[in-house]
Amino acid sequence: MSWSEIPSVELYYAEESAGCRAVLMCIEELGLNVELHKMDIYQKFEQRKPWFMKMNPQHTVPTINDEGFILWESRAILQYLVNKYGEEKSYLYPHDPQERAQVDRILFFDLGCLSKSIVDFFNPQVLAGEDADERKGNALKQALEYLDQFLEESRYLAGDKLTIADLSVLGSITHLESMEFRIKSYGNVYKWVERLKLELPYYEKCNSDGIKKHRDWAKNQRKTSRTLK
Ligand SMILES: N[C@@H](CCC(=O)N[C@@H](CS)C(=O)NCC(=O)O)C(=O)O
Repeated sequence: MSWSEIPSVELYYAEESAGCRAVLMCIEELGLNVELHKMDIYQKFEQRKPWFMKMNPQHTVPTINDEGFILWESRAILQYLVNKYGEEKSYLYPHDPQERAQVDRILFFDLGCLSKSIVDFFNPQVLAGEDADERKGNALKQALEYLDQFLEESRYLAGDKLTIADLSVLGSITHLESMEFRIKSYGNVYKWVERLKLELPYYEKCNSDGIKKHRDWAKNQRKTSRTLK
């Protein structure tokens, strides 16, 4: 079956969301035919509308609808898309149990450690106008140090080929970029990011606008939260 014959997957997304950008990169990597539904999650709160909540009661993006099969959680979506549509690009989520386990390890590290530490550090500042919390800042730095160590040994996060682990973590790193958090002192991470920016022909298309929009939103939100305090 050629891609054009494959019924299109629907993706509900917001450019501002790091997880959505990881899914967008995966879609590009797979060359998948996708019907995009851009959501306004910050002003119109479209994710809270009954039609969306009926589909995803957790009201989060990214969410996909693959002919009635609804799925959310960006990393689960990455796994699903490659499992279902990535036959020719199975290196993205390898079949070999040990290789796949290494990809899963990084995805869980991203969910439970890296992206969590980013959200824990920045959200109180952006949403509630709080001062930066040193302990949370240290947790983020620790996560980046781990990431730096992982990249000591291999070209990509789970070996010598690009996998969905790279796309997921790259998404999280773009969140840092939108918060103007510098990563240059994490040399391996910095080099890996700069290399991926050049290697992935869809990097700009999937990330640039979203990073800028998130940066502008966060700046504005910070100001508002500080004023309201
Ligand atoms: N772990 C989830 C996080 C999803 C998430 O929290 N998405 C945010 C945008 S970054 C969202 O949809 N927020 C709207 C809301 O919770 O109402 C994933 O990776 O998909």
